[in-house]
Amino acid sequence: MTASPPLEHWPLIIIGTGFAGLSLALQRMNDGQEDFIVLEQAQSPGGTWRDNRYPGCACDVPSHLYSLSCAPPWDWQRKYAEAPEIEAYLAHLAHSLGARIRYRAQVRSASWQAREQLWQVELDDGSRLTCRFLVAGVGPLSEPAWPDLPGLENFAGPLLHTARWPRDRDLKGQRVGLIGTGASAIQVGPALAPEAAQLVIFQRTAPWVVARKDHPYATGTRRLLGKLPCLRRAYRAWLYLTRELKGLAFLWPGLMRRIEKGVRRDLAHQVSNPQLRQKIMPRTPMGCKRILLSDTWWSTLELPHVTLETDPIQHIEAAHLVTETGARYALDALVLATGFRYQDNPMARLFKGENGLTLEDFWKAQRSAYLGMMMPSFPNFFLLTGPFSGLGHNSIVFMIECQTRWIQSALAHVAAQGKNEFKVRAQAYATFTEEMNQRSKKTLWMQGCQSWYLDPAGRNTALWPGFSLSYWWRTRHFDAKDFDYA
Ligand code: N01
Repeated sequence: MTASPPLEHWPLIIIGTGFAGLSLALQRMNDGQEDFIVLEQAQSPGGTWRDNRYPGCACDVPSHLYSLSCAPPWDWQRKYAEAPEIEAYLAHLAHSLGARIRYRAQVRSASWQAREQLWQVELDDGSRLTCRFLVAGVGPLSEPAWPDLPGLENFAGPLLHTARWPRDRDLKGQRVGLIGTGASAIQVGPALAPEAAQLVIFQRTAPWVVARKDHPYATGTRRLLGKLPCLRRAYRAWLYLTRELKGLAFLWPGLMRRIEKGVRRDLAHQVSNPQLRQKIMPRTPMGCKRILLSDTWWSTLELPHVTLETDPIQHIEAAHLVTETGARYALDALVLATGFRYQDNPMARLFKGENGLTLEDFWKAQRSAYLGMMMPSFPNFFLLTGPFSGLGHNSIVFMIECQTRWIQSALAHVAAQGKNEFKVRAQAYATFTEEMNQRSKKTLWMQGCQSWYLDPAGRNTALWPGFSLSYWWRTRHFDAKDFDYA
């Protein structure tokens, strides 16, 4: 009889090479701890910035703020970086981790082994690894949401989801339909319009759009930012604080209403066609969904070969899209900018905590995580950018860095106690969830919009209901009394 090979064991396994996974890996390297491996399902790093490659894809947070403070500086080319530059930045960071990243290592399941006090991680190729601590940086917006539209499967032309755009797909000279008017749509629409023969945009809800004021950095500015770390830090702090101040409007609806008036005025000035103006004037309170940034959305909608259709879609045929009032649009290609499966992200099925309980089952009553990271029944397991740790008004990278620092102090505390296992107490988790629920009720996100922030019961489970600074304050220390140890 041949003995089965010993399982490969690591003190820490990190899953994912997006901003979250790389942030923790680099933070740990900087702290002189090289006891981990990073598993990446694809053959290159980058997470969402590798997968979202639709034309026009860019970041709506300024680059100098949308980068890791624990990593070497990057010579950003413009105020709002485009996706390829962000992907190159992440690839550069990943390169510095060398063989610590294992590519084409797709996690099939990860289950807690109570007796051994270990996580067992199984990969798609059948190999298995174990680790004491497991961190999932798998991204909350990773799984595309396909709309449930009658006949969608009958469409004969290319069906392209923004989150799974094929390389080098050219829609030149084609009649293109675009479903959705969210953050992805307002980027892909203006990028497709110049090359499409016709572009029909199907809008269900008119979004709030404000000017982005994007521009390339002058060579002199880049040189100065590269040479003067204090200037770079001051610039980053200024970008951070101006965004943080915008958070005031989310807490004081009176302030948001004043901003609303300004946007309505801009819209009336910039859009000359009164019928179009009527269609794009938002009817939901500003801020109850993500406020979108664009310098080109409204002007794209005014182009003669672009149509904004607001009639609901009735069904889709092989070469047509038909609306409820009977309008038939002949289309060669259909672009779905319909977002992500946040509330029912299938990744929750991968993780099995105590007694084989999956995260999906654990979240049946409500998606939540203590400080956006930990759940009872899931010892030694951390989620990055988990429930209640998203942001609507500032950089998610700031939240990620708060989380990675907190994880580092948690791991240091457990090691100092000489323990193998720790988990958040059910009471601490319940108190945190209740606090989030109460604070969310006062936010704009729960004032009548449908969005991926809300669960089927209409509760915010995605965003941190406060200033990001208050999240930093809460995560600056590890609160040992909220945990059980073994
Ligand atoms: O997705 P969304 P997204 N029939 O869910 C419409 C991040 N992000 O990919 O508004 C017709 O916001 C839907 O209509 P409605 C960012 O966090 C960041 O645009 O629900 N329409 C909506 O218009 C963002 O919040 C960047 O009525 C249907 C659209 O599709 C998140 O990703 C860039 C439909 C979906 O909008 C998601 O943004 C891009 C149907 N059946 C994205 N189903 C940055 O710059 C859906 N829609 C950092």
